[in-house]
Amino acid sequence: MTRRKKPQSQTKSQTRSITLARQATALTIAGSDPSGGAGLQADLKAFQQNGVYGMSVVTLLTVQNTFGVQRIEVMPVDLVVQQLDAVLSDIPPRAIKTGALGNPAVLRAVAERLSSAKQDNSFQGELIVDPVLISKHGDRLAADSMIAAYREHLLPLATLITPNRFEAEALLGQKLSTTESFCRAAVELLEFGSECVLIKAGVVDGLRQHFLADKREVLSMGTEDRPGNHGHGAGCSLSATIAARLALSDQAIAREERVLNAIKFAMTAVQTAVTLSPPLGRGCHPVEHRALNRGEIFE
Ligand code: PXL
Repeated sequence: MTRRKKPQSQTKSQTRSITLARQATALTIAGSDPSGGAGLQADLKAFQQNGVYGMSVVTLLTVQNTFGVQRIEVMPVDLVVQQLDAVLSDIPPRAIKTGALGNPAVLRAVAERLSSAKQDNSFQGELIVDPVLISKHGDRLAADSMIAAYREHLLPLATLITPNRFEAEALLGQKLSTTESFCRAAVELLEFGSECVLIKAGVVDGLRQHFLADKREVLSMGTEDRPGNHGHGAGCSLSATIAARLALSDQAIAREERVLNAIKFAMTAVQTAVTLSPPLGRGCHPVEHRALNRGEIFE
């Protein structure tokens, strides 16, 4: 006969964390990467890996693999809005992330729907906007007309925006190079109306750097650079992991603190995921999404 261990009674805090996790839902409004490294596929993996129920509204299809993007087809605006309505009217997300939106008409429609969902309280969670314009390798993922559309319609609704170096330059209309210029840029980007800005700057002054600005301060956060042909999907995975951690976060804690904790967790998780990039594909290897729960908790 095998002896079973007597189940331990749950403590109050265990009960609380289980309750929070069961309600933890996140939605990505993004484009598809059929090779599974970036886009909504990366986002859903990041949500799942962090124990968050993931949902996705598809905005566009790319044809791509680890060598790059070959074709982009944007969904009709009404199809995007219908998907969004179907989700928002049924399963309220605790966090929403936007990725590639394709064109200004889709962006405006998404912004309008999110704005009204905020007003009628059908969406009370956090909005993370990854203002996808240009990949970190310099591939164009949207036309120039998207720059003004982001500034006008979507950035003002966001808790956090996460541009990469090229996107920060495009949104501000200026070249960035030094640590000081990125710190200033992060503060200037706040003027478009989001509560926080995180610039994924890549290597600046010899260190892989992220710059975070909120109403209180600017922080530069450096991690060791890991050169090599890997890291496909790192940007999408970062903002999706932040969304997942915000979906899990306790609303009793101040928002700035929750955002900072989510960012620190996601940065360490993505660094691990890049280090462990599996040798898949003959181009830029994807990050190891299965490590996206391996962030550090600083709470
Ligand atoms: O990293 C930005 C990005 C977003 N969405 C899709 C992508 C990429 C980069 O390749 O393919 C679908």
